[in-house]
This record gives sequence, C-alpha cells and structure tokens, in this order.
Amino acid sequence: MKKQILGVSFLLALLGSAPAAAQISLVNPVPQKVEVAAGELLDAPQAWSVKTDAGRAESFAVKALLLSSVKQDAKAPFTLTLGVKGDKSVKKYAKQVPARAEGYFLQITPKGAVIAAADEQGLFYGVQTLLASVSEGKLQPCTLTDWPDVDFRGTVEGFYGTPWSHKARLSQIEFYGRNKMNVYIYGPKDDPYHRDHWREAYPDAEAKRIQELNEHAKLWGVNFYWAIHPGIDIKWTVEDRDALMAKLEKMYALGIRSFAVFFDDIWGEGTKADKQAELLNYVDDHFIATHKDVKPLIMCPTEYNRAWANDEKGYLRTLGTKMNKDIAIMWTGNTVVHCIDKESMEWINSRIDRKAYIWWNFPVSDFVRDHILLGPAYGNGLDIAGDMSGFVSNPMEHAEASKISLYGIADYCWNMKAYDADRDWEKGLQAVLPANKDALRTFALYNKDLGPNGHGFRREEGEELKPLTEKALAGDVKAVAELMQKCWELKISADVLLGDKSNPELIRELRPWLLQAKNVAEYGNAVCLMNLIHRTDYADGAITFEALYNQARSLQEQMYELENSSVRHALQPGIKVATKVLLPTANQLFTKAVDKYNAEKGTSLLNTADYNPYKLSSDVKQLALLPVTVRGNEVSVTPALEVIQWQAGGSLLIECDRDITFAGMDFNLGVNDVAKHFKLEFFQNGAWRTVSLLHYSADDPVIHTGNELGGLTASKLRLTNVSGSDRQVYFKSFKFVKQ
Ligand code: LOG
Repeated sequence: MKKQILGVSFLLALLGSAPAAAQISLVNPVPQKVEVAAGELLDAPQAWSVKTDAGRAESFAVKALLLSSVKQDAKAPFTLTLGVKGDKSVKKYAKQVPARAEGYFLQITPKGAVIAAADEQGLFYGVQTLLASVSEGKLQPCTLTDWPDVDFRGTVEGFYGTPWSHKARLSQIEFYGRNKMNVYIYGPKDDPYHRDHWREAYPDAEAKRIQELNEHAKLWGVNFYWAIHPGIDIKWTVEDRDALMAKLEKMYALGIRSFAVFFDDIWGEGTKADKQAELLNYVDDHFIATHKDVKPLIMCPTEYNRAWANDEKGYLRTLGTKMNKDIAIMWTGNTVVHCIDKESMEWINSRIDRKAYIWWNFPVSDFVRDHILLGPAYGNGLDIAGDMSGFVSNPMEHAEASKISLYGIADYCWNMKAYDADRDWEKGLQAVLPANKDALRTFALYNKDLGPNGHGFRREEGEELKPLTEKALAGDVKAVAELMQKCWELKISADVLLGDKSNPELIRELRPWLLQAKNVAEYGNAVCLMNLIHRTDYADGAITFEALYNQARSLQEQMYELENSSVRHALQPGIKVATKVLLPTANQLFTKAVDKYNAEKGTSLLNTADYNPYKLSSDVKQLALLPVTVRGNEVSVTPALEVIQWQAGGSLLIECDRDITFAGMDFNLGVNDVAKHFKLEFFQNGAWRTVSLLHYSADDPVIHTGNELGGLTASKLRLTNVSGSDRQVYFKSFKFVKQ
C-alpha cells in the first residue's frame, strides 16, 4: 500500500516549462500592432552602432540603451537609428510615427533597427521594446507600432503599514520603466511627513532620499508624484493654506514636479467638498499654474468610492462643478476594494464632470495582512480605457512580491483589449523569479485569495483542485493520492524557494508564508495518508493511523503557533496559506477519517481541525471580520484602517472557549475624550459586569480600564456605543493581557 501511495510521482511538479515563444512575446506590455517578417529568427547582434541627432544622444531614452548587454560600437554593421518626430535621423519615418503621446514606431531588419517616436517618452519605450525582444539573444525582424491606451499608468504607494524601503522603491521604479508604467505616487500612510505631520519639512536625510528617488524616476521615464495628506487636522485658514503651499514649494525645490493631495479616510472639518475645492483651486492657480514644468494636480476625495458617496449631500458633484477641471479626481470603484467596469466609470464621471483617475486597491493587503497576494490581476473591464484619466494600483507592503500582479497591470493599462490576465501572470512570475519560476508558480497557486474580509473582495484560488477535492471527499482513493501529490508539490516548491539565492528580497518577503506552506503541505500529506491507511486496517508497517493522527494534530498546532510567533510581522494577524480550497479540504478529510476510525474502533479521538480559542463578532459592520490574534499572554484585535461608523447601541463581542483571568487592557479609537461614550462589560458567572473606562490625559486617545479589571475572570467581553448617537472613530488598537 505504501508503495502504491508513494509511487504517485511528485516529480511532475518540477517538469514542463513553456515552449520557446517568439521574441515579441518577451515584450511587456503587449504592443498594439506587430507585423512579424517571414523567415527564421536571427542571432541578436553583439554590438550596434547608434545613429541619432546630436541633441538627442544625451536624452534619457537613448541612454537607456547603455543598460543592454549589446555593446555600442560606431563601427558595428548593425545600426540603430533613433529619433523623435522632427529629428533629422528619423525624417524618413515621420509618417509611420503614431499620432499618440508616448507612441513609437519600431522596425527591426537583419541590418538594423529604427525607432521613430512621437516624443522622448515614446523613444524610451521603443528602446525598452527592442531590449526586451533581444533579451534571449535572438532577433525577430518585424515592424511594430505602439502607444498606451491610458495616459497615466502606475502605482500609488498608498497603503497603511511599513512604507517601502528606499531600495525597494528604486527597484520598483526600474520595474515600472521596463514595463512602461509612467507614474509612481508616493503616499505611504505611515510616512509622518506625508500625513500626521504634513506641515513639517522632511529632515535632510529623508529629503535626500526623496530627491534620489525622483532622479532615478527620471532615468526610467516615471513621473514621481509626491502626495500630501492634510485632511486629518487641516483648518480652512490662511495659515494652513500657506503651510501646504510652503511644503509643496519645499518639495519643488527638491526637484519634484508632480503632486497629489489626499483626503481619504478622514472625518469632520477636513471632509468639506467646497473647502477642499477652494483650497485645491488655490494650489492649482498659485502653484501648479505658476510652475510651468509641473504635471496636473491629482486629488483623492473623501468619498472615493460609490458605497461611501452620499449623492443627496452632493459631495462629488460639488467637487465636479467647483474644482478646476484640470485637477484629476481619484476613485476606487463601487466600494473601497472593487474591480472597475463601464457602468461604474459612467456613474462617477457624470458626477465629477471629468474622467476619474482610478486608484485600484489590488494587490494591497493592508486589511488582510495574514495573506500574501500572488495571483493574477483580473476583473477590470476591458472597454474602459477611454473613460479614465489614469490607472494606478495600490500594491502590498511586500514590494517585490507585488511585481507579480503589477506586471499584468502595466499591460492592462497599455493595451486593454488584448489583456489576458492568466498569460500575464505566467510572464510576471517569470520576470520576478526566472531562476525558480515553476516553484514560485506552484506556491502562488495557494496564495491568491484574501480570505473573508470587511471589503468583501475575494479572488479565485484552487479552482483547478475542485474536481479532485470533491472526489477525495467522496472517498475516491485515487483522488486522495493525487491530492497528496499536490501537497508534495507545494512542500517542494516552498523548500526550493527557501533555498533560492537569485532574489533574496522576494524570499525574505515570502518567508512567513513559505514556512506556513510547509506546515499546510505536511498536514495535507498526513491527512491524506489517514484516509488511505484504513484500507490496510489502519496500519502499514510502522505507520499507524494513530501516529498519523498525532502528526496531523501536531501540525494543526504548529500552524497556529507559527501564526502567533515572531515570524509574523508586528501588525500581521497571522500567516495564512491555501485557505480557499486545499486547507479546508484537508480539514474536512481529517474530520472524516477520525470519525470513521472512532466509529470502527470505538475510540473518541478529537475530530475538530480548526483551532482558535477566540471568536469575535460585531453588529458594527466594519469590525465584524477583524481577526483576533495571540502573542504570549497578549490577545489583540487587528486594527481597522478606515473610518469606522459605530452606530448607537452597536457592540463588539469577544468570546473565549474557556474562562480567562485578565491582567490589563487598553484600546485606541483615535479620538480624544471618547471613553465616556462607550461601555465595557465582562461576562462573569452568568451575568454582565461593567468595568470603567478612562483616558490618562485629555490629549491621549488611548482608553484604559479601571483597576477593577485586574484579576477579574470571565469568558467574554463586550464594548458598546452607549452615547445614543452614531459615532465616527478609528480602530487603531485593541488588546488585553491575560494573567
Ligand atoms: C485607503 C488606502 C488603503 C486601502 C486598502 C484609499 C483611497 N485609501 O480604506 O490607504 O490602503 O483602503 O485598505 C483605504 O483606498 N481605506
């Protein structure tokens, strides 16, 4: 029996890569028009001679050629003729140049290549296309005409959590340039000089880093937007207006030429549409318009998605009518995290009287930090290029891992109609980890979905396993053996990746999930064997059912312990892998095998698979799905990010599966003097008992409990809004300590 099980070849996982494709398929984004010349592929030249007008030779576009392994040699027979429309060098090709900003014409023949572009940015992109197409040492004679569908394409570093490192940002910018994205909006929520201390100038060292990023962005054809987030405490006064202008001038002096102002995730004074419009018009008229070399201003509104838009109060229409038309307005879609379609574009555009600038909240994971999102970027309409002024993705704080989906997003924005998310997913994996693409692919198959979350945004994961899991659960032995092979594939991929030396930064980001994947895979293996071994009367040589059962139980615990260990980062509620199909199936198979064994052997082994002693529930919608996590004696609820609408009478309940004795507790709703509006109760001996709440000081929002909590033993606690009215608060932290 054992032989039969292990005979299932798990080596298959490592075999089979895609067949060699034509050189143009190496290019990202997919070019708009390509005519491939008949005949064989040629060897790429070892050297080329570059012909441009004198003035053009120094441009960033021509300099980008220096990154190629092909040398420049004035005597080389293979010539590269490069120029922008109007240049003498490409005069002959003027008619072929597409009349589109950033467009270019590229012709490759055995004797040389010509790139004639609409502008310098187009020339840079033509060079990128040429470089990508020869990157495998082959030359594909062809004629290509190319331009972007969307004018502004890129990312907004706009998530909560640890901002990207300087090194990660440099690498992102290069990645954007290579994949023809032209926007990087710098707006990390947790950079104090962006948000909490927006009035203050950057200290010198930080200012220098921003300057360096901006210079780097110029080399890669990326507009570095610096964003400011003043809404949290702005007063509509001349002083604050001047403080904003002064900060923008400071950033201009550093060399920044593109700016954004964000008003998301705030409440109160800062949310007033007419005031926002008035302020931004002032910035537009007295800063943007007076500096001739800056890009149009971008703003993120407070009502940045349809679910939060109050049409009757007319916030968006006010922006639409009052705010200068050249100021772009960002939009996340029907909800905070949502795919975008034609209908939703029409809805927003008709209100803001301009084309919305899309802020797509994918693959950002700041609201599901226990997951890492390595799946394809799918779901947006392919017919909306003409309805938007820009499209930026908000990525994960895991910069390198985000590149898998960003690769596809770059393509989507450039050539929407031809977009194929699955094809780009494969290409993106290859681009991010060429040395171990297959292992990354296998691992990524189990890291696509977000799990249940407050935004209701889910991704496909494990669809391909379903026929197998259904059969396995129905008792089909072959299916169970095949499922075991899948677990082996996952374990092998995780080990291979942990040993990868080609992209250490990626492996560092993935590490918690790689370790968890090994647990999940080993658990899956144990459970599959538990389901197979009954056919040999629950023992196969030295392997017994009970030994496998003990192994599976131990792995359940190991998974829980890893989730609550220091392997996870500070704000991360856990480490989840394969939660959509593989792990739930393994859990069901576990219960099934234990039940069968108990029934046949008269034993009473525990059949529950999922272990978590704490359960949170809430009728405050935005709190209902927040995970509870444990570290040592400290139990905490994962913070929420956006403004919480805590209705009158609404409460948050945490239940434990046993009595616990409390040592202390505090929480932070982000508002001073708010303790009086809430009631905290503990369930003790069949009744609710109230514990007092207080702030230690008037300007500290943290809420503490009275002394009566210490030593109190209870199994549940409940926090209720007793103010009699709906309250807007944050949910910045919530923790209690056990004795
Ligand atoms: C924030 C953003 C955050 C994202 C996902 C916008 C405009 N703002 O709910 O900083 O990364 O959602 O959690 C947001 O999306 N608030």
